[in-house]
Amino acid sequence: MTDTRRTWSEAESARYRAAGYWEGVTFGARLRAGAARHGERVALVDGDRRWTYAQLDAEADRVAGGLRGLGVGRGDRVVVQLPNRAEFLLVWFGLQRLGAVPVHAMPGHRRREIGHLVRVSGAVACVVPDRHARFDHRRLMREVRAEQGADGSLRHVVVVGDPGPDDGFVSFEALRTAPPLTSLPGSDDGGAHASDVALLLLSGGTTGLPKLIPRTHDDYAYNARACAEVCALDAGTVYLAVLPLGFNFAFACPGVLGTLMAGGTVVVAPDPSPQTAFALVERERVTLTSLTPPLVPHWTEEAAAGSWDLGSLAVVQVGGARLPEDHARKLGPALGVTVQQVFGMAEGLINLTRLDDSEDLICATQGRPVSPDDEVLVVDDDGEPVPDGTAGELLTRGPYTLRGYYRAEEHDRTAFTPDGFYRSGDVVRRLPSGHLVVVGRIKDQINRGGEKVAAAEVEEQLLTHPAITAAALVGVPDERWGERSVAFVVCPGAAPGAREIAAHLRECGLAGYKAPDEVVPVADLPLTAVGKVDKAELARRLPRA
Ligand code: OOB
Repeated sequence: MTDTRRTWSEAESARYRAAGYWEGVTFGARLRAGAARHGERVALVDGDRRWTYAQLDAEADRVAGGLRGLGVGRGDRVVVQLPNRAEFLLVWFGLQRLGAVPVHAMPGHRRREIGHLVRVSGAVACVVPDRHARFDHRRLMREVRAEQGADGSLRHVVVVGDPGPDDGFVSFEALRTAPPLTSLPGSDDGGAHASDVALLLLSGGTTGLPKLIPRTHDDYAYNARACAEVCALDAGTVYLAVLPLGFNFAFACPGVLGTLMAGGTVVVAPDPSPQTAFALVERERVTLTSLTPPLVPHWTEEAAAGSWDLGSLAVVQVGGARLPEDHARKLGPALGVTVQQVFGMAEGLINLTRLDDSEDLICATQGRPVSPDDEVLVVDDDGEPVPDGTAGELLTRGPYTLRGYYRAEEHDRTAFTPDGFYRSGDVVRRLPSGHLVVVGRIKDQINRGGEKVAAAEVEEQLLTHPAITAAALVGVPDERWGERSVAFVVCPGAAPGAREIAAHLRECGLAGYKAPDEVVPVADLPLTAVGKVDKAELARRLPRA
């Protein structure tokens, strides 16, 4: 398969370079420069393990050497499915050193998602933990490898921890302790160009199979730097990564990359509980972290109940799904921090409330774009711009927003306007200040507290259950998750319950968080005038909880 990626025009690229957004530096080279500048400063903390910038740089060389020994090189895609441990970053920078391309998988992904990522990206390797959250990822990889077959691209499975007896899986430990390669070609980054794809992110998706989002060194570094500037990061910043590292929000908004580019310290939290996080805040003097909305009430409660010293914490970002205004109003005072709302997307555009915005803007809006060159249109059904204050679909284009998905030309025809605006599927209102309020969504996706579920992907699998002849997955308001998923199923015989359906979807190899929270048998699915399933009508039929 060739890469016919749609990208920015020459003229636009020249403009973004001239404006200083695209600096022409790869992530491999940035790490090298960071080591020269901040050598002895602490870059990364995981439990009692610490890496200075110089050590992280040396570690990237070692991991790169080991991966090179496996034949991984410039442009090769490698699926990274690792939990929040330092190894995620050691692998990530090791790949950057080779000019190879990490594909960000989520820890919860299973056979179907990982298999798809490997196939679409043409990945040559996967990096997984031995076990995580009571799940054996080696077993998953055996299944994925068997499914891909001998003609597939997948050649290696690297395991952090115990690789197991005899699957031919490679131990990460052995790989990073192999003799370091002294002469890598273009030794900072395998000879990669800043305009090359540096990583592939997973889209939240609206279709049957998730899409991959190509992010270049130039655009992704700008994403992180623009956010870092708004958040005023500097070498004194200590960022606590609570959300999965593979999630764009925690990785680059400004997150891990923004912090490292500023010379600060990244601390990884092994779980998102406030107890774990607050202990790390105290110990490491954390200044910044980011959360999804369902975590907010727990953090607020624990801050009030416990006797934690959160004095170092200055800013807490919340994003990924709509944050209820009253939760926003309580969070700041409870933790003694400035709250920042983050409305972002893996596809690009990031909106942040500003640290000096009024409390009303911070609590009741989802921020405004981080770049002066983010173009935002709010349009009606005919694609015509609506006045400020009126709800419409958000379209966007700019220096770090994709122009096309990875190997998805067909999908690109509808996902973008002819002049290159990405159709976000989000319904927003814009205030005269430029701040956006997210009021809804036209894409067929459920946002379960920040975890995105493409209705079509689940419906497709529901139909493989022998008892189900038609199915529709609908998001309904939920106290805890913001939104939960309800599967309406048509079954001529006895309808399976939620547990059986969850088990079936697990069998299909779907990530657990995609299983419907509720299953409602119906006689038939109502249709709209144009013959589509009327999901609004289905949601209305649901008895109010
Ligand atoms: C983030 O990225 P994705 O790609 O998982 O999801 C993007 C979608 C947006 O299109 C929107 O529908 C929803 O998630 N969303 C929000 C939101 N932030 C994201 N909806 C309401 N309020 C918000 N604050 O979710 C993401 C990426 C980078 C930074 C933060 C979040």
